[in-house]
Amino acid sequence: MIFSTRLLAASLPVVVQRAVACTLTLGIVIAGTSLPVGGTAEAADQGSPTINLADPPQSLDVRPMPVKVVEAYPNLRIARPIVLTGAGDDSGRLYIADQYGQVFWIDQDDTEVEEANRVLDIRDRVRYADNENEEGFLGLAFHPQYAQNGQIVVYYTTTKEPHLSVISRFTVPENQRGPDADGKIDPDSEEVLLTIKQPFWNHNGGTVAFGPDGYLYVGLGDGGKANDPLQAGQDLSQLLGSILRIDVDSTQGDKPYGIPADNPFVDREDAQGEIFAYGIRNIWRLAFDPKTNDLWAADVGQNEWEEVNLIRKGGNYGWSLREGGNRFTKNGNGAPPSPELIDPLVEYPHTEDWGKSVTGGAVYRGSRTPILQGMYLYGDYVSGKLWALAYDRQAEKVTANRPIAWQGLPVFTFGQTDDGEVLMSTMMGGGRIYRFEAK
Ligand SMILES: [Ca+2]
Ligand SMILES: [Ca+2]
Repeated sequence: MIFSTRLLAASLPVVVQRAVACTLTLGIVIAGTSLPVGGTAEAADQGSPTINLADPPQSLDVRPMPVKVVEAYPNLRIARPIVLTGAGDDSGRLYIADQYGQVFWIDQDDTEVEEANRVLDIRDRVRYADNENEEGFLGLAFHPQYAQNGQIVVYYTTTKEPHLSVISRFTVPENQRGPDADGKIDPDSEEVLLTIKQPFWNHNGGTVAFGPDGYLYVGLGDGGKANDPLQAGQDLSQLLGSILRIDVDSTQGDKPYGIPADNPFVDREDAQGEIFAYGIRNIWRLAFDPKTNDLWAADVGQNEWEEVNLIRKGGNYGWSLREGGNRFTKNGNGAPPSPELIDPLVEYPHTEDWGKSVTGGAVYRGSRTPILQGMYLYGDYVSGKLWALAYDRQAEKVTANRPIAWQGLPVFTFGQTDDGEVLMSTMMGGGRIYRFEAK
């Protein structure tokens, strides 16, 4: 996520000259000629399986999606609505967290709602600043047994010391649980599970999500700045640059959590056992497909490419040897494609037609809009573009990446209700939440 106006300003002078949609015009294919951004962005390296969406194969369905984006709660405004999630408790509540440190819920079906129920306010513990806006309250996840144990996990930047990420558990007291109770989260119940020193204010990742295995997954970034200065991406001795997987239901030694015995690097002396996958630059939103359990993650690129990945246990996602399906050479020679470095399913270039900071979404499993069934919805924070991606799991192939037209506001985050509807938010216009509907 490029929330930084500084970074944006740095990118603005680049004039994008992308004149021809590569595969459509009278059989004229102008591949790789159109991307003079930041040097030599060319199609994915030969041998890379990654689809460059700006130069797609003929077989890829890129027709606009007959879907519109509508405000889900037109009377509701929540400033910087950064997490949208159900609680997995059949309550029909949609929880919304803001980046300042508040958590609210609404009845997901109450489209007329004007005011949300605030159930947690830890703004005094959360550091957020507009000029360092990749910090703040970034993640919220409900324990799989939330209905029984009242536990939630949050990810935020603390006020206690500079650039320190905190992953904590909070608990809803027993008398606040259940469909008729207010669901207040006890602010004094905080148990810090993990802190992560962040050298810089950006690239904090920030998604927390419980997997189908009951473990907590944490999407991190490489620490920040540019060119992976700590070389965190390929260094298994650092937590940064990884997706973590921990067990919040047990403890281990002096850790207030356990490390699952089947984590991929538990037996390596030089590795942190929490790491589930690595080679990550800055995951801005990962999500499990509630039906297939696939783990989808969008990794924000640096100079040229944004990418969408399917995450596998122990996988190395390339950063900072690779950016998208390409060699990354800003701090060395990078690396060619190889079986050891998992290139993304798709990549798109830093052009006006595409965007500059991917916002990962979720796989649609709702009932309101059948045409979206099974598609991964995602977008771009800078360009405001939205897409619906189809993936054939048998063939292990992306078969469609279809644009969804809308007004193009910054795509801040995605979320999902317990019945599988996908929501999306922008921090513009006071903070608004959208859903998807067939045209
Ligand atoms: Ca950071
Ligand atoms: Ca990658």
